[in-house]
Amino acid sequence: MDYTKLSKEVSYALRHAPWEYELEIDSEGFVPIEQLIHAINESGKYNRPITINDLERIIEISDKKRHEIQGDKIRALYGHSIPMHISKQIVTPPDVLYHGTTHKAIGSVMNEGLKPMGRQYVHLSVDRETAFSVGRRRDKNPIILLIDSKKAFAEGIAFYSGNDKVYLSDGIPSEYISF
Ligand code: HQG
Repeated sequence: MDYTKLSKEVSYALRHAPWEYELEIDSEGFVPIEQLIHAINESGKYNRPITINDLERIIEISDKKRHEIQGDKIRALYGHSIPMHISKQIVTPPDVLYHGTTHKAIGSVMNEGLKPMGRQYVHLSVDRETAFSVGRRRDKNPIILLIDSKKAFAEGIAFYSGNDKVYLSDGIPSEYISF
């Protein structure tokens, strides 16, 4: 079983295209595991039918906590781009958060702040290393931004939980960003 391929497909289905898999997604992003398994197995893309054990396995072996199973449902913890709003729990952020961005984007980010762009939320990292690896997807020498999340939160900017390394936000005005 190619778990990397399966993990990417699960992310695609849950974050970007639940309708392609005929999934009923709720306001927190959960879908019935049975529906997901059924849709993936219909495509016959893997060397055998996938089971719930395979979904548990991709969560267990992944370098990032991208998906979560609760009861008979599964969801992506972050990354959504679907039109339906996925609600996240508001949390108090750590005092400082980080975001890895590109040389190309930095001018616009410092002008207009961090925006969700193609996703529902801005994604922020708890440490520089994580921000670096996020930024490196788009720039081999990414710029690491510091977010004064303590001040932003105190002044009314909401933060939401993603996973242990990722916080989410609706947008970060440039006054809270430095690098
Ligand atoms: C940039 C992956 C211009 C922003 C990662 C980023 C993450 C702006 C890009 C998660 C901007 C959006 C999300 C502005 C932000 N003007 N550019 N005002 N504001 N940007 O992929 O944070 O492996 O949507 O800097 O690890 O890179 O898939 O967001 O470069 O956790 O699980 O616009 O996806 O996780 O890019 O990545 P993305 P991201 P997975």
